[in-house]
Amino acid sequence: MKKSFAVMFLCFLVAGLLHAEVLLDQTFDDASGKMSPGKLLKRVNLVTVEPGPAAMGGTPAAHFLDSSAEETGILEYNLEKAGAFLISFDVLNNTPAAEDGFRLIFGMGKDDQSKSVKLGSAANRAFSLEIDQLASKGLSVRIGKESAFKGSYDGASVQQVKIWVNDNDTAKLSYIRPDTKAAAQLNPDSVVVWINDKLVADESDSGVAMQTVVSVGDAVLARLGFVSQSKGTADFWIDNLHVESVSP
Ligand SMILES: [Ca+2]
Ligand SMILES: [Ca+2]
Ligand SMILES: [Ca+2]
Repeated sequence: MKKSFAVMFLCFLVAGLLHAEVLLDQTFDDASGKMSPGKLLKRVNLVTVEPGPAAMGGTPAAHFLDSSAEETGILEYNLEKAGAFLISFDVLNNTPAAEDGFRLIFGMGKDDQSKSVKLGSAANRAFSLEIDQLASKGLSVRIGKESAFKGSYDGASVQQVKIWVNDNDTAKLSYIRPDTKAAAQLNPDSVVVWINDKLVADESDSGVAMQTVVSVGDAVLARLGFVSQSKGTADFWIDNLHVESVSP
């Protein structure tokens, strides 16, 4: 009797350890209009919640609309430090043929509770996924200012992004490839980006090393979100931003 209780307790403990904890689940469905900073949302500018386009399912979504040559669009959260994360979101280019736009940048940086913009500078980003407004220019993953790899995307359809981040500097992170369901291993202090369940061109399933000056330490990253450029413009829809902690 005692033994079975011990086994049950152990199973419970292991399940608890392996269980992913949801750190952010933002569907934008219970909001409308201007967004306000709160416990997790640290800084927001030029982003409003509106009925989303039909291509995205039509539920409320975040309209990231930076049409200013001076201001920067910002949607920055600070979550718990977790050591390893699975981040997912849907993104749709609202003006894929616009030649004068800049791009939407998703980035992650060090834990930082401040209410000022942090991810607007490449120096503060462990990595970034940068989606050009002119869809034919494609997208790229950058480490600091350096392009790690580039890919193309369909500007007319929703891009479903999944990013695994391994902030641990020595241990690999096991994950399941979204395409083949085979086991894969993300290198220490590295990031891997999947879009529509495919790797971005020229990318390995073991990921690319993050910018060390930002990511050094086993659990230092917690800030994440979207930014644009002060001079440049950007017009995108974002929905279903979901972040969970994952265990190696
Ligand atoms: Ca929604
Ligand atoms: Ca790290
Ligand atoms: Ca701007």
